[in-house]
Amino acid sequence: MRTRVAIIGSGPSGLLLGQLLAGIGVETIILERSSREHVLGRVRAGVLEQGTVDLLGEAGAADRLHAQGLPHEGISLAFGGRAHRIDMSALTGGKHVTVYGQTEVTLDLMQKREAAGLVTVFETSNVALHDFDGASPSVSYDRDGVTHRIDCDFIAGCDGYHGVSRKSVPEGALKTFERQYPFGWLGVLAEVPPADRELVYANHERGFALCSMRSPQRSRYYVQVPADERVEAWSDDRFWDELHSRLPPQIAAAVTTGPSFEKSIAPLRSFVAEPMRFGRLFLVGDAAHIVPPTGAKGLNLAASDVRYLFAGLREFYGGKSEAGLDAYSAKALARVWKAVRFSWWMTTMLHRFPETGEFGQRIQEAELDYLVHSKAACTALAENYVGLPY
Ligand code: RFL
Ligand code: PHB
Repeated sequence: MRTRVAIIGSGPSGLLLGQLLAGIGVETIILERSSREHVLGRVRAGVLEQGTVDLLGEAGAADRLHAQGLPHEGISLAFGGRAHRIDMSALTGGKHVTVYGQTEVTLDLMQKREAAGLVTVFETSNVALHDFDGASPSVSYDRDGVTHRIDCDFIAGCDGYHGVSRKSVPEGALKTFERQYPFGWLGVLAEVPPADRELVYANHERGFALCSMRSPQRSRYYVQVPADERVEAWSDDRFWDELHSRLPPQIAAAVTTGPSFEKSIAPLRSFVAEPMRFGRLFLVGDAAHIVPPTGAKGLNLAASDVRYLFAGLREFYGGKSEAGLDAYSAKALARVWKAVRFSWWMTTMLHRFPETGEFGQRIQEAELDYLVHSKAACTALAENYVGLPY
């Protein structure tokens, strides 16, 4: 088989890149390790920057997003028994974010791809990347006991943190930066109306909590738990009690409880691999970087990588030049590091760190108190949250 761009991974970055390239007539094949159902069943991000929404529109996959996505013009920070709203829109000249589940983004992109008759091979194993340091790269994989090979012009490694693409880069060619946090997020989805009309990020001495949503009828809540916590230790009752105890009384009183239909724990880490290009292999999204979810940046960074890579490939296939491809890694990393910094800062300010004790808690409260009363500090938060310019 032959294609222009072999894409590893059918998460949001692989699907979005595939859809944008289809729009300019560049053929792709996507190889995915999991089944279609598994990919669509993963519950993850919920907050889209305007630039991400625009790019999904450019890919022709934003009709349902425009109809069902919830525009949010502010968030609240809760601490010391009170919630403080930050009017992000007023502070950024009218910008907002859109609340729309990653599961829905993935479904919209997958349906577009299928309607166009484009190839995605699910349930592949032993995906291997070959000769990407030369002009004729290829990818091999196994399916149903048969080994297949795809020759291509380029390989896009969109296969997430645990994928094969980054691991295929020769040792020594890659510099990695990593920070593990001593906690994770226990997340719950429930068919109940949200506690507030916007998101509430809460700092509490018992630990961080977040009130989010997927729709006016569906809530997404998170609480900070120790890194080694087991999800089986958390009944719904225990979860709702803990959430209540970490929220200001007014917000806690507005939480509607109900049976959860999804419950999982995600570890928190910051990770960056540099550079993001090796010859004809490009790393995209979580394959190259991970941020803790506190800044709501992971999916948005994946989309901004896709934006830069797509621009480079469009220039290349338009017969113009390789300048955009040559600039990909530096451009993407400049934006990545700003989001890594923002996500680390939000995480540090809002979570309970076992080692910093009561001193750390007081410092956080002082920072939060300064933040919510300083227009300059609120503006800095708002600019980063709604998304920095490309
Ligand atoms: P994905 O989504 O991990 O997709 C990678 C795909 O590659 C496949 N794969 C392979 N395929 C073939 N061969 C192999 N060897 C393969 N290895 C892996 C996988 O099966 C998978 O289908 O990466 P992508 O596309 O780069 O997308 C990144 C986003 O998923 C991620 O950054 C966000 O979910 C992060 N995130 C958030 N981001 C936001 O922008 N806003 C948020 O509000 C937000 N909240 C979150 C989050 C992530 C969370 N978790 C669970 C980590 C909340 C949580 C709880
Ligand atoms: C979510 O709704 O899943 C969500 C929202 C905001 C975050 C992280 C996750 O910062």
